[in-house]
Amino acid sequence: MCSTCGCGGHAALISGRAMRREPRATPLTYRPAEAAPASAELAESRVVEVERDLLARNDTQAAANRAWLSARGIFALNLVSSPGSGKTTLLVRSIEQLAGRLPVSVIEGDQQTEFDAERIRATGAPAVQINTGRGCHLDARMVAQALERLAPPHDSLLFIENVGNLVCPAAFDLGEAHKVVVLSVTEGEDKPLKYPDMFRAADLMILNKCDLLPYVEFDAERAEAYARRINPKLQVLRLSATNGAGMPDWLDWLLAGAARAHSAG
Ligand SMILES: Nc1nc2c(ncn2[C@@H]2O[C@H](COP(=O)(O)OP(=O)(O)OP(=O)(O)O)[C@@H](O)[C@H]2O)c(=O)[nH]1
Ligand SMILES: [Mg+2]
Repeated sequence: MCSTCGCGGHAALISGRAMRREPRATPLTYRPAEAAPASAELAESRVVEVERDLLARNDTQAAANRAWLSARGIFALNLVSSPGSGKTTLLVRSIEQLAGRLPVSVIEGDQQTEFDAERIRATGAPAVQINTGRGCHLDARMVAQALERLAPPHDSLLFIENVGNLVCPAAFDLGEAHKVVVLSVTEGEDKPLKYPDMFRAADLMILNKCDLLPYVEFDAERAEAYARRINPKLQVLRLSATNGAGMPDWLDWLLAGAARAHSAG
């Protein structure tokens, strides 16, 4: 977890209109009780203690989220990546292709703007936007509050699009069934080795923007090998969210996970 970017002590804004046609709800703001003074002023041992405490509290809330989701048969995925890898594009296309087969709801995380939630709502799916301000990741309490507002139906699919950041979101369990890391071919195949925590924490890697492979210097085999060096159990799917190549395998993976969540719920 990052101890220098101030990611533990900030206010978040959950600006949630779940549905496009609903009137704008009053934004919900809160300031985490664990907001720490500037880390530079703390002795190193105190910083470690605060971080451990913060993560322990997050884990407790994440366990409550997971129990809540599981009791309702909801299959929840936490999509993580660097900014611009194509998470929202992939979600929009997935929602369109799952129409009539599986209800989908979305929690969107960004530092600012409601752009991504608006893109999701344009498909007809409900979405709640969390703006983290200076924060660089979602935490379990933000997700719990967004879930109250979103009220996803039983036996549905929940996408949580995390803040674009390949570092801090790796440390925060949100109560999801799986973290899905999206790596796009414009980012360089070395990212799994440079940012190993995220690839270790994920169960599935989507290699996105494969339509651009003929035009960029990116060795997809090497990217997969690097990712599996970090996490030998990592599943990998190659796709293009814009031209749809590889989407059927991703949709099958989603439907199989949703069926498992349904039977367990
Ligand atoms: N060529 C190509 N472009 C893509 C693909 N997927 C997304 N893009 C483009 O990549 C850009 C960023 O896509 P987004 O879906 O906004 O990415 P994101 O990961 O949600 O971005 P943040 O939420 O800001 O982190 C857009 O211009 C998309 O059109 C793809 O498969 N191929
Ligand atoms: Mg996005």
